[in-house]
Amino acid sequence: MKILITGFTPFGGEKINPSYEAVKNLDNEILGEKIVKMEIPTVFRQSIKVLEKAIDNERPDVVLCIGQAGGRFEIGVERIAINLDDARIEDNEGNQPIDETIYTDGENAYFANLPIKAMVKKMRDNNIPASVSNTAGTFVCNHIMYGLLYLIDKKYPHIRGGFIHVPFITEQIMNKRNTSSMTKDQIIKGLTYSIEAIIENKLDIKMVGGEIC
Ligand code: PCA
Repeated sequence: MKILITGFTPFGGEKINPSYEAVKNLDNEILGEKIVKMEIPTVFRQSIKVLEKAIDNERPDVVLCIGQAGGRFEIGVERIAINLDDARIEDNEGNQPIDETIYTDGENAYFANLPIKAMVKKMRDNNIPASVSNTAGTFVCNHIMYGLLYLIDKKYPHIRGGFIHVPFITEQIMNKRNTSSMTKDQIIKGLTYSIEAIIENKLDIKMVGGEIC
């Protein structure tokens, strides 16, 4: 099995992006399966193009995209991506789409087709704070997750794919009061456990993991 795992370039004034900091330090093999790592630009449209090209070149069985969710205190395995860009800030090339449809011929939303509860359980069982997240926002992370699941729906039906949001790495919060973070090592461990759960579970497990608003 080949697993393509992506992280984003830094954005919003940050010097690093914890997603790629962790991704580039993952082992090249997990449970005997090959791990291919890449960095994706935090840019609307371009990010999906780069990902599609990588999928065509690498022909992975699983695609897992990772992004920064600054301020979150735990690792969030995203359940759903919506067909909408609504950017609060500009991306790294100055684009700021407001309430724009990503693909006019796409569904309103797509669910991740990964064992999201099993991924959360494996992280929590190993003392990494994690939960299912029911929104990936409306910026480039939702955009890439939607783009990935759209491509799976239209072009690569055999691929399993999804998205994980990770908190700031501790060095990013030195001047941010009362802001949560994790060490790089914890994030690397969390991603490794998630990948193990993907390899171990073709189908998801049934486990409490919903939200009450
Ligand atoms: N996080 C942003 C985009 C890139 C990233 O790492 C987001 O959550 O949309």
